[in-house]
Amino acid sequence: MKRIIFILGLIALLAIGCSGKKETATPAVEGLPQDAAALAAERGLTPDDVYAALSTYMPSGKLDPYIMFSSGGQSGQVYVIGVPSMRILKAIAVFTPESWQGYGFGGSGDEILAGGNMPDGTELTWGDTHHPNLSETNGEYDGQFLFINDKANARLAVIDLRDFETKQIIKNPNAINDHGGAFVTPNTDYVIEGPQYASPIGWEYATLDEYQEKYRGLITFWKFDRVAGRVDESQSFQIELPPYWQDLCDAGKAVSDGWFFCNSFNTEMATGGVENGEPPFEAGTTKNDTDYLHIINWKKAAEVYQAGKVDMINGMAVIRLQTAIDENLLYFTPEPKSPHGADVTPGGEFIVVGGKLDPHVTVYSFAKMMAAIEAGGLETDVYGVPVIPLDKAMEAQVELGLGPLHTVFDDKGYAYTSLFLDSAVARWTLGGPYDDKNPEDGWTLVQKLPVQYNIGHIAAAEGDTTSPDGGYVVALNKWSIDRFANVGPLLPQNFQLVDISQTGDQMKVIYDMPMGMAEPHYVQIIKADKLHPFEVYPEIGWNPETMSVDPNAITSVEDARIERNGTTVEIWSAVIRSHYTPELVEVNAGDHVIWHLTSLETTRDATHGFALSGYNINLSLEPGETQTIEFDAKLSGSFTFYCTEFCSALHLEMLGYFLVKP
Ligand code: RUQ
Ligand code: CUA
Repeated sequence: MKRIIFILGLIALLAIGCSGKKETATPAVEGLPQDAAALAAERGLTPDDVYAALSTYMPSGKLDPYIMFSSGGQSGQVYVIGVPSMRILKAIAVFTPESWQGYGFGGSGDEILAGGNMPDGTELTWGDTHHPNLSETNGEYDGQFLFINDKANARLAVIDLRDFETKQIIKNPNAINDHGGAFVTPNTDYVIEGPQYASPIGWEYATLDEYQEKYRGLITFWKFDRVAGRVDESQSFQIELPPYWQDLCDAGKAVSDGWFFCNSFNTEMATGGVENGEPPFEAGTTKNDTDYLHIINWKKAAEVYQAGKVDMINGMAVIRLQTAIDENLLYFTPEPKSPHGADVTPGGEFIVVGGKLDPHVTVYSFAKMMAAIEAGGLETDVYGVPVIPLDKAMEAQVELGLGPLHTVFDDKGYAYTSLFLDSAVARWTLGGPYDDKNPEDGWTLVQKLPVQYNIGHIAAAEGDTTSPDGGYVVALNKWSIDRFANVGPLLPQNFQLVDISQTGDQMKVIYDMPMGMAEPHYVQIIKADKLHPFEVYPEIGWNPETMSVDPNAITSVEDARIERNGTTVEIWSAVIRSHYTPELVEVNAGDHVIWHLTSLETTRDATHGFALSGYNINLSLEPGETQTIEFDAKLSGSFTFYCTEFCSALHLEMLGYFLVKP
């Protein structure tokens, strides 16, 4: 009975919280049971606060309806977060070794990381992840794979969502940095890696005086093989672009399927050099009132690639700029002013571009652009690329405020744009086919919600699909300033969860989440029930790299053994609570050691570690997993190996000796 009264009280409070009538807070709080009301009063909570708390609180054992995949910025990783609780569920190791996952410390992660090495073998042990993209089927997230770029080194990673582990890293052979990646086409035929700062193809040396003729932009279409779960480099291609700085891209969908859109900046082709009396980069690259939205027919580009109209450069097929022009693959249209973002509406009819120095977003009509291309007679830019005049491509401009960057969509016909300089989320209505869904008229600003502070990206639940959901938007704020306890001069970012369930000007911030692990750029949010990860690996001896049973797996403790062949010692170890078999391993200094370890566990969450002191080796062996380490026993002495996961009451006793005889 007490419980029912409590719930009724909360419902009354919620109703008032929703209507935003704060002045009537007291009666609602009085409706709460004594202790809850007293707590709310003691903490000075408004009805909106209580509403926020109730809508984000996840009782123990209850699961979030959405899962958010966040880029990990300069950490090089990806973070997995529950929505709306904003609880961090996992860091996925991608470009940076992560010891708690045994990634980069002797196991198969080493090989995956090595896939991203520079061509001369130079190891890259960090990344700058920007845009996670979930695999799609018919324009909907399908929960199978996640892709993410490394801006710092122009690399792409593939994460398999069956075990939330990185499976592949590839170094772009012709680009040295990127930004506009990773973005998938609506059936994940291709994963697009857009460029950023131009350099000669293959980052060959050329002076900046040769910028206009030798430096180039380059967009890469990585062919994704869904069955293999890998990018097939041999079926991938690139398109050479003018040395404008292509920035953010998005794939057309539904009516615009087959096309790709990227904003750009620095069509001025500024090369800096304030030392030599030239304008500094930030002035040189913002001189023009407009840059170019790149409009790319990728389906046709794939045909041109199939027809072999390419040059092979560093093993990669490149469609030359002149070929792209001749084959009608590439068009431009002007975009004001210091443009940023290119976001395609759910039905594919419009492309929304922000302008860092323009208070408007510009909305382009795909149909108008196609009509202008059809009509022909277009002028060209200095490289000969046809340019559609702005008035022939534009549908609307919507004045939102200062510093519009990125736009996402919901199920009610609203768009949401991040306003960096205003520190706000702008909600506005889409005209055109969405008009009938909107209570308000098309192309109008409805609400500007202040956020704390300086929002970069914004993301909506299922937001980049052809059918976004309507409950939540996340504001990815670059600064947090005073929102959290002071942790010294390097502050966390602030993810703010925004409730967008009500129409009109009723958006609310309902959660502040510090992200104290580097600076995330973008996130995607998927319905949790679309994800079907393994609870334990499907069979004993599972190799997560090949996603099949490892030929060196063993299935019982009896099969554990040590074999010597000359100076090579090969070990097959069984790992199960709370024991390594064998637990004594003796070798001679200089021996080559090949050590296979199989977890015989089938119990959910029964993970063991394998840390070999002095040799920089650490594995995480999830139930059923097999890993192989290989090394030369260079250091002689008495070493231990032990379990790094508190797996049982006798976890501290789970160890062995590795004796290396001088
Ligand atoms: S963009 S700094 Cu995603 Cu707005 Cu990278
Ligand atoms: Cu196994 Cu601790």
